[in-house]
Amino acid sequence: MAELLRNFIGGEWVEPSTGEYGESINPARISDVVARFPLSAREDVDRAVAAAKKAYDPWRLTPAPRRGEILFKAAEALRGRKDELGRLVTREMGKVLPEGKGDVQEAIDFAYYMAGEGRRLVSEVVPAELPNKDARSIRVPHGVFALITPWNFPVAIPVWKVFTALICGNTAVLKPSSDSPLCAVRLVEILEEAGLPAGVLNLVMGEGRAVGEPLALHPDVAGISFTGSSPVGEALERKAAELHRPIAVEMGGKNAILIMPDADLDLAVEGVLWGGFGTSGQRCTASSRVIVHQDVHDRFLEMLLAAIAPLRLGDGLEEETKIGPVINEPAVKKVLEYIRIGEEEGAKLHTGGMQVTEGELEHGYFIAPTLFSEVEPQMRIAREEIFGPVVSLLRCSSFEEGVQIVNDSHYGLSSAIYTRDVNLSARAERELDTGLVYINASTIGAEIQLPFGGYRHSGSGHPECGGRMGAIDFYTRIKTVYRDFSGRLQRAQVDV
Ligand code: UN1
Repeated sequence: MAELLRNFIGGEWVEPSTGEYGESINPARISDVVARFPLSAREDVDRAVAAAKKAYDPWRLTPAPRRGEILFKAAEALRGRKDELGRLVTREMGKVLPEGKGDVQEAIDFAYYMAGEGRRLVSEVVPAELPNKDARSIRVPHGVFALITPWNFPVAIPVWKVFTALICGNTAVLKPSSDSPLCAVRLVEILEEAGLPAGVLNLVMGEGRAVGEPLALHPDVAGISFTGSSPVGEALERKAAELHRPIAVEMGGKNAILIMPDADLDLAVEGVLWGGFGTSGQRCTASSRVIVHQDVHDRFLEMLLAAIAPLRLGDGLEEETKIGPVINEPAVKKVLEYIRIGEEEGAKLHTGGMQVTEGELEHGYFIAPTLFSEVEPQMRIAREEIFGPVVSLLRCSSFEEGVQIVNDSHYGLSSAIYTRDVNLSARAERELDTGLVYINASTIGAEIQLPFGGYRHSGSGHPECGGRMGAIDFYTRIKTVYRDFSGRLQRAQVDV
């Protein structure tokens, strides 16, 4: 039975002003309508932003450790409900169950991490140059945040954004993807039950144009955090610039794994399968390019094909399934179109290359894991984000050439190298020009306690997640405070 969802505004679950609803569909079984969600409009956005604005002062004045206690309770609830939520992730967006649970685990890890941040939010105290004076920088919140999240990590990414915004003392309006609204509703319910005051977090569901854009550009919004496609993210960045409004965008990737002749090839095969076909290739960190040194190219190709053959497509809730569906019909079309382009460009298709509709698979959006070889760096399939289970093999004849191919990309999120040469690993770490670099591991699987973000068109340079340079910097503003307790005029730089 499809659950009927409501928006959450000022602590109340309310119907959308439009009275209209859309459907969230299980991509493995399209007759399974997971939820009916509000197709909201500007009016709902206005109410949600007003509620968040009203809640801002009391929330910013609540001591951060107290804010952290509420977030800690929510972390506990997420942990207690991991299995249930993991299954929901799989049902609503299709990734296989171990990954559905992994999505929730990432949310749990981050929720605890940010709850603890309530007792840190570290800033600086430095000596003043004049006597009887102190000099500090402190962190202050911005106000109301617009948080726009994707479907591919439907619990983890909302948690990244919501928990960071809130621990810093901001209030927020969350606009989740229309492909995963129920996951967002569960998260908001958990925060409500944890005791979050009314209005601190509001939820408005609906389409990007009707809800996401008016929300991001609302006059009372102080900052925007967006994860999703590059065209939408970049359009928002331009509009935010006109409004002089801080914006963090996390967008596409064309991530590459570089395989050197001395690599442990079995390990590299596992890394390519995990990074290329995990989540059906629908991660912004997915390994869509694999650049193999010519000395091991043919052997690697053979090993990889043998490893792809047994991968079973199916409903992610079934234990034997290794690869789930892609998210929806437009995704099927887009991925198939890229496969067609790849063939037209002259790449060699070894396996996959089609939608699979046999038996039960007829009822979902399944694309066979697809492998191209003889892909050239200039081909579109080597340059554009496909966001599906398609891996392109390219050749290189040296480390330098391999690195050059990895870096020659519009995007710059994640890269990896497989080598057993410790010196080469150090050079790779220095030369790979991406926000995330993995040595002897795939391009996916970032941990939450360090910054997560990409270079070039992958992101705006404001990373998500933890670490000293992580998302806290974006969700707070710095205020520099000088306090002179000398009781007389002291002139900096003059009275030295
Ligand atoms: C994303 O694909 O949008 O590093 C996020 C990873 C995950 C997060 C991916 N922890 O693959």
